[in-house]
Amino acid sequence: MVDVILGLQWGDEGKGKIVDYFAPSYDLIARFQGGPNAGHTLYVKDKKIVLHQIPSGIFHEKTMNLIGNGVVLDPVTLKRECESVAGFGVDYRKNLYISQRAHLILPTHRALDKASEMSKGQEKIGSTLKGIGPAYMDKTGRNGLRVGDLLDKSFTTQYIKLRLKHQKLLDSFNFHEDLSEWEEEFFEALEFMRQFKIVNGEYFINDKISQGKKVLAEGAQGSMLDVDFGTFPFVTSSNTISAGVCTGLGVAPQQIRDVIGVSKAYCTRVGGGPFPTELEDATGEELRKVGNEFGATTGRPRRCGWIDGVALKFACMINGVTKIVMTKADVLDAFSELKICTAYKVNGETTNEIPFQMNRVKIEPQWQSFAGWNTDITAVKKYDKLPEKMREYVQFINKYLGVKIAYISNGPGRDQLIENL
Ligand code: 2SA
Ligand code: MG
Repeated sequence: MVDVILGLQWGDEGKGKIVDYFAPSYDLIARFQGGPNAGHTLYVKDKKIVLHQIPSGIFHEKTMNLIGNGVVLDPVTLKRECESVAGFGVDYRKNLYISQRAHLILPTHRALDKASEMSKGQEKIGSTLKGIGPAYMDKTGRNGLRVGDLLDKSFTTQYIKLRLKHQKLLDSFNFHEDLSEWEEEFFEALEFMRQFKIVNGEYFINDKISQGKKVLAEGAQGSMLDVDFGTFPFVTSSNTISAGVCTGLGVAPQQIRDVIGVSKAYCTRVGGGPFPTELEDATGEELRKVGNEFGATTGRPRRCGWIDGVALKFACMINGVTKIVMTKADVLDAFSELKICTAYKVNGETTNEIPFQMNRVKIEPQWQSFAGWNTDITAVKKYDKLPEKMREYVQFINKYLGVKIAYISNGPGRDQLIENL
């Protein structure tokens, strides 16, 4: 049995906290896509830590963690992260497993990411510059190196071959940066990686499933950043949706039980690309300030706006969402009026569908307004004790989406999660 937690918006929905909350009920937490572009923020003993490569179950002593084949792995980031979790007394060697089929991010992938973004000028994707796109390109282009290759004698030869290929590409971009420091760190990190349990991820996970173990697949980024169904080309390079769990871990669709979709009580996006409900005014600024909306990986200010119902409904459909978690609901305490976009007007016509090329058409959100509750909800423990106006807001979304908001997060703490099952 596999449950999935994934983002329904453009990432940063607060998945890290939610995975951490549910982790004790699972035996294995598995990342199935993305790489160090993810930034999952957790609070351990009141101290903040941001995980990029390691699954969010690492702080639970009894939970196994798997980096699946669908992930692109940056050894340097992994090493740094291991060192930082070790600072919390975690023995990462014990509970961390890595699929031998996961692709490696090389220093030249990072350089290529940068070169590609620079070449795009105004139209850049706003990538995290972690080498994600180029690493996935080498996977689908059948050139990439995988974690399992590390154990092969020919690794260095293969590495040099690929590096040369990349160098030619970098030359064509007219990109010249000294990579020797990165490379040195990279090789150190590869040595470091040898201490891990490098496994046949697909057998590993299916064995666990047949032993009756409970698996939680941890999504990164969000559904609207999915390479197939997101706001292409302003997307990431992996399948962030529930289907990605099957390809990114090697589990069959029948094994998937709950798909828990995480959405903020409002909406944010980092990087370029369409964002119909974005507020480029004082309200947007206020959301950023109150919600502390800055990228966990890059520190970039996030674009802010109201909930986009059209996009959320689309994400529920594509993912087969069975339960919703609404995060950062307390951020809305400060607002006297709230809005939800319930339809788009595209070229004068009202629609409930996501247009093919969102960036080439003018989208006017159709709003439904709600009175704010203007009450501090951070100490509330029971759904019934939430202000009535907030419950109205929640119930409207439940009805609009046809999927229930089963949990509401009202603060960063582990104990700030209200059930409404
Ligand atoms: P990439 O680096 O190739 O995956 O970038 C492509 C697009 O995907 C977006 N993207 C993200 N959006 C939100 N959160 C992400 N993770 C970090 C976080 C981001 C950060 O959790 O805060 O710290 O800035 C994430 N990762 C990728 C990216 O902005 C591009 O639009
Ligand atoms: Mg994030």
